[in-house]
Amino acid sequence: MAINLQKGQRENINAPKFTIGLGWDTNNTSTGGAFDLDASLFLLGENKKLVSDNHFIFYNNLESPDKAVIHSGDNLTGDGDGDDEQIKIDLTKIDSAIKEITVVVTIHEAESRKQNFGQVRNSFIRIVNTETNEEILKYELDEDFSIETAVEFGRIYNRNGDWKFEAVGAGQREGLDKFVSMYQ
Ligand SMILES: [Ca+2]
Ligand SMILES: [Ca+2]
Repeated sequence: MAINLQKGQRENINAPKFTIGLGWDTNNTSTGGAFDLDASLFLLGENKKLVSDNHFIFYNNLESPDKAVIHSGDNLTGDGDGDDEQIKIDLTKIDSAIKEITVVVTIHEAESRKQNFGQVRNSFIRIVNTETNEEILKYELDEDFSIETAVEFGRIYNRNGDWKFEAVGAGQREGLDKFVSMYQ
């Protein structure tokens, strides 16, 4: 059974291989453009900054240098069931310089398209055990972040060799560039 985390709650990630899944429905209204949600990861070192520019995993950089993180690619509309974008993480392969992984969801061109999560039906982000397909936790974005255009979903961090997940759930009316400037 999936756990719906409260903000700030911490969970152990007992699965070394897990998948971040982002899903949403297509825009069926006659107004406005397509909904293009983006899942991105920032792989951070001890100093809470990107280990390098190649450690920002997003639609234009789909693999980390150590191949521990692989993004399925950019979905522009949300067409189809289940996860529309996935990022697979294998903690057994991850570079030891990486101490923290921040997971962010943004709406592409939200400002010019006048969009927010409240308009995007059935939008969610979740963590699934890659090997068993068991859902570890999930956020419903359209209910929890109706007026926002960006959500810091959570951070996966290494504490004394164990990987833990902290649900951050911080919504912002910002774009992806804001996070890039924060972590670069
Ligand atoms: Ca996308
Ligand atoms: Ca979909």
